[in-house]
Amino acid sequence: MIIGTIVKGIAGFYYVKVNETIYECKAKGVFRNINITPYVGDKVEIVLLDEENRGNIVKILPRRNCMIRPPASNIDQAVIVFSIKNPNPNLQLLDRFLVLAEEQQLDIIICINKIDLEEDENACKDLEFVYKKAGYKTILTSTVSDIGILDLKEALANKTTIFAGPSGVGKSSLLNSVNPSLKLETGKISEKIKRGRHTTRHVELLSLDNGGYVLDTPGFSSLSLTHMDSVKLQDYYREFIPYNNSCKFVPCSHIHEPECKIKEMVEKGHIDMERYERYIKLYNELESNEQRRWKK
Ligand SMILES: Nc1nc2c(ncn2[C@@H]2O[C@H](COP(=O)(O)OP(=O)(O)O)[C@@H](O)[C@H]2O)c(=O)[nH]1
Ligand SMILES: [Mg+2]
Ligand SMILES: [Zn+2]
Repeated sequence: MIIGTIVKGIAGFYYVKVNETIYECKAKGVFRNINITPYVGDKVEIVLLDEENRGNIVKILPRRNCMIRPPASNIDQAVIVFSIKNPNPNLQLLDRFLVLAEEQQLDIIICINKIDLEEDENACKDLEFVYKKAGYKTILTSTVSDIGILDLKEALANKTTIFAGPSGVGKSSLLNSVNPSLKLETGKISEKIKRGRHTTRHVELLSLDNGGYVLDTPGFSSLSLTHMDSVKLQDYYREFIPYNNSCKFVPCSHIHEPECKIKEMVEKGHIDMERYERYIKLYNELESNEQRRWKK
C-alpha cells in the first residue's frame, strides 16, 4: 500500500508525493459518486499504473481539517503576514484573517514584515504588543536586513503551514529567505504580468528542506466573512475566552448589554480598545448580512 500527500492539483491531475518521488495521479470516479474532491494536503492511497510514476488515487484518508479558500486540507498552522510599511498594516483585515484562522482551529503566527522600513522601533513593538497581549505568537521580520528569518524557519519545521496576508507584504520573499531553493516570484510587477497572461492560479504545497510544507497564497485585499454567524464571532477572539459566561446576560454580544465583563475589561485596559472596536464593526457587519438573508 502506497500512501502519499497531494502537493498539487492541475486540470484533473493530482501530484502525490511519496518520500521524495512525485506520482502523477488521476482520481477515479468513485470519489465523484460520494461527492468528495481530492484536495491539496490530502493523505491518499495510490496504486501505480506504470513505471513512469503514474497512478490512481484510490482512497482519501480522513482529513484533520479542510479549507475552501484556498482549497486545502490537513493544514496545521497559519502564518498571517503583514508589513509595517509599504503597504501599511490594515488591522481590520488582519483581524479578519485571524477570525478565519481561528474558525479553522489552526495554530496562528502573526508575522510583521519589512521592519527595516520603520525607523521608529516602537511602532513595530507597539503593533506586536497588541497581538501578543491578545494571545498570539508574533515574529518581526525583514528579508532585506535578515531579521527573524531563523525564528520563522524554526516555526515551519515539520508542519504544514498556510501563508496568508495582503498582496505585496512579502509572503513569497519570506519563503525564499527561509528556503532559497523555492525561487518564488516576488514583487508586484511579476504578479501583474501573471494576471495579464491569464495564468491560472493553482494551489501548491511547497516542500521545505526542514521537513515542513507551505502553501503560498496570492494576496487578498479584502476578506468576506458572509458565512459566519454574528453570535459565533466572539469565539474567535482569544482574549475574550477567559471571560466566557462572565457577563450578566448569556448569551451576550458584548456590545449593548449592561454589566458586560468584556466591556469592563476593555475599560480597565486588559483588552485592547481598538481591537474591541474592530470587533464591534465586524459584528455589525455580520448582523446586517444576517438581516439581509432573513429578508430574502
Ligand atoms: N523593504 C523590504 N521590502 C521587502 C521585504 N520583504 C519583501 N519586500 C519587497 O516587497 C515586495 C513584495 O514582496 P512579495 O514577496 O512579492 O510579496 P507577496 O505579494 O506578499 O508575496 C517586493 O518588491 C519585495 O522585494 C522586507 O523585509 N523589506
Ligand atoms: Mg507572493
Ligand atoms: Zn458581554
